[in-house]
Amino acid sequence: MKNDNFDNYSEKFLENLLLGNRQNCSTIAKQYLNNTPSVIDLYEDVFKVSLYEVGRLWETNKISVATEHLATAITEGILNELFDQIISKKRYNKKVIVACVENEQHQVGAKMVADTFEMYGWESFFLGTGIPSNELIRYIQEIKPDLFAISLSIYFNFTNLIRLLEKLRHEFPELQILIGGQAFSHISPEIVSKLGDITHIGDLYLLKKYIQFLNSNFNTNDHGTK
Ligand code: B12
Repeated sequence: MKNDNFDNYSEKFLENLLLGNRQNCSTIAKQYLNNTPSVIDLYEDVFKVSLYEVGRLWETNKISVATEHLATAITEGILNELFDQIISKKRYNKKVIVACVENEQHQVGAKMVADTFEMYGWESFFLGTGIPSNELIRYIQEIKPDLFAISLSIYFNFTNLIRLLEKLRHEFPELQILIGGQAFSHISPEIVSKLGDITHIGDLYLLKKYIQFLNSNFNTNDHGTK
């Protein structure tokens, strides 16, 4: 890339996503990290910005469903490529399960959330989409996480979130629950505050602060678990 500013990276990334050129996308992501060694910036300023634009182009029929699917698949592939670089050596022996609400098919944001926990020393269990609530409950019983994070992208899945929260409160009254996802831009803060003792976080910068706050109360295991 000739020009090293953020817009240029996201423009180039988007351009190559739309061309379906995974190799270039991967190179752009790595070059970005060489210049700006912040995975959170890469996720927020390049990947998220590009996928939101993909959504806009798709909604306005400027690109096909196939192009949108490929763009998402390429981005998910690159998230997986970067995983080695993101896990922190400093571990806190804390576990988080990250999943999507039932019927939700959007999982990229949730994956970024899981990665952010890994960056700050937590062990994350990313379940993605398509897990029925009863299976989630069984998995929580098995893993016994310190925190459960759930993603909601589509507003029409909000009732599924409410049902899940009711079940979770019944089964695990002490479990710390975190919610996020772009559906909350259509849900008023008053309604969110009525969901009970849960924390809503909008993006990875705020999530980082939240995890750092939690970590400030824990002892680290500097030898690492991985
Ligand atoms: C890719 C995509 C899909 C893919 C998803 C594949 C996959 N593997 O994830 C598929 C094809 C399945 C899909 C389906 C649909 N989609 Co879609 N999709 C998208 C697209 C283009 C990108 C999504 C994405 O990855 N964004 C990037 C991520 C990083 O952003 P994010 O999810 O907001 O996550 C960030 C934050 O919200 C936050 N966050 C997210 N979760 C959590 C959780 C916690 C705990 C925390 C702390 C933070 C957090 O962290 C992330 C980083 O900041 C978006 C466009 C857009 N604006 O996002 C449309 C979009 C979300 N889809 C949309 C629609 C309408 C649909 C469908 C209803 C289409 C249809 N008619 O079938 C279906 C719904 C299916 C369902 N039941 O869920 C609309 C939603 C409109 C709305 N107002 O609700 C959008 C906005 C497109 C548009 N402009 O119209 N989609």
